[in-house]
Amino acid sequence: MQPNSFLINNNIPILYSFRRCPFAIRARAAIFLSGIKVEIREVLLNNKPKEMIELSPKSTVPVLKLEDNVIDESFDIMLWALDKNDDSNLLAPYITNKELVINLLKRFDIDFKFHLDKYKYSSRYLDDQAYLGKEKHRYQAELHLNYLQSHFLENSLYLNGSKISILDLALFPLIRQFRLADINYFENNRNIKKIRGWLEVLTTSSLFNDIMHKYSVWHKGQKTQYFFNPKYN
Ligand SMILES: N[C@@H](CCC(=O)N[C@@H](CS)C(=O)NCC(=O)O)C(=O)O
Repeated sequence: MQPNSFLINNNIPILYSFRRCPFAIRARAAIFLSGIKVEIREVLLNNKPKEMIELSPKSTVPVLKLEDNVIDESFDIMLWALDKNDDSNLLAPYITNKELVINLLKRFDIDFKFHLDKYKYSSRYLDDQAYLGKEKHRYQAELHLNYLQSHFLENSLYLNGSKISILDLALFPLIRQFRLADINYFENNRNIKKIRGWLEVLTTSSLFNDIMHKYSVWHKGQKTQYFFNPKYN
């Protein structure tokens, strides 16, 4: 299978990405595993290129520019890539139980992220009327981790059983952020032992290494940088 064979005019897709962004990480993971080759444009969130904003005025990363379309939601980029090629059957839980996957995604992208931001970047919210304090937001975020652990990781290595799936790839970057907010707290937290083990497996994998490669920040006219999986290209 040649993953880029879907191209009509051989215009390689362009991915606007930010290395540390959890949403960009999940998109890169799916693109990498699909084997699709893209041009990667690393952006700075405080100085986004106008080319990206023109494509997607909401101006969040990741943004994927295709020959005839623009996809600017990370999970949609994952679905797009895996729909083209899914050798590892990563879509399995989405195919068998789409509702579960979507609900879990919403839980983490919306609710967990809401509390995560207030925990991780607490100083930004001190003047916010609804701000509960760092510990309370951490506690609220942790409730979601407890849920994930007891419903999905009790007896299995990955969220959908013994094999990695789109669920793991979509969620782990957000939980990695929770860890980074206070590594000591996370690593010494006995209540989320299985989450810790699961995150460690993912963040010490060769896949993680491949998708966290550092690219120089894109500016118009610079030499094109590509993001691809050598196994396919
Ligand atoms: N729902 C979007 C969320 C993407 C998102 O919020 N990305 C952040 C970076 S992690 C962003 O670009 N924020 C805009 C900014 O900081 O200006 C997705 O899943 O793609």
